[in-house]
Amino acid sequence: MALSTLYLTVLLLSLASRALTEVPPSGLCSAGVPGSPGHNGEPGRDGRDGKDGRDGASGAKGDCGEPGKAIQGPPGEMGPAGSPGPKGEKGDVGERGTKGCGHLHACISASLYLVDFENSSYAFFIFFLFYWDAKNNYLFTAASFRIFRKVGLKYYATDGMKDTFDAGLKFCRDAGGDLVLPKSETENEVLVHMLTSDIQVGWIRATDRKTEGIFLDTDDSELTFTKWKLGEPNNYKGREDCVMLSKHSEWNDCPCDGKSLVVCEIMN
Ligand SMILES: [Ca+2]
Ligand SMILES: [Ca+2]
Repeated sequence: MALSTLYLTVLLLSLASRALTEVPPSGLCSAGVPGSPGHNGEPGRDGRDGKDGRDGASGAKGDCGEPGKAIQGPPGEMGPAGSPGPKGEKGDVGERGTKGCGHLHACISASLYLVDFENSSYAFFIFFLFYWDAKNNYLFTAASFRIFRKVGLKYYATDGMKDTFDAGLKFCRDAGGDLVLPKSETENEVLVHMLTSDIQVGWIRATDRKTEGIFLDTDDSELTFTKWKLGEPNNYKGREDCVMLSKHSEWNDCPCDGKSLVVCEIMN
């Protein structure tokens, strides 16, 4: 056993010695002492661009901004005209105007009065006073009619015209007065005496056009005096809304489109 072990030890030592003394193959150098480090080379070329990055996550919602200031823009162009609106209600009757120098003979009378004046400018001034007086003096107005009668503080006046109720109303108002309306027995009798054999009925300023059977003045005021004929007013055939005075001093409701004497009352 000792021999075997010894033999094996010798063998191993022999192999180890051989390995350490074995010559490298031809062409190969044995490792020398390391040299000093070389110099740095030139920088290399830029590398390729990287891939686009992915979109980032949404940021937090910002605070509300300051309220904006309104600035009025320039006016727009005018639009097309609209369609006409509905017709309005009829307006109230206006104030009655003062009478002008419409009746010729009133103005002519004033002119003749001035013929003898030598100073024309003075005459013109006087004429102006006459004209102004004619517009404001009810006597002058009454005197411009062919027939006029004084009744208390007013005049009843007529040119003998025969016409409808509405035409008579307009005529008297245009002349500066109104259609006559007796307010006493005396006034009623004066009016009767202005009727003639040719025209035996005359209009009275009263009508029931607004409420059948209720006769009122044309300004809707109540009548303070009436003198109805027995059985009148009867609204005969349903078409009698205006009042006439007959030669017998009595009143009767009659159709407004009939024709009667137009007598005006002129008040101061
Ligand atoms: Ca009637
Ligand atoms: Ca009648």
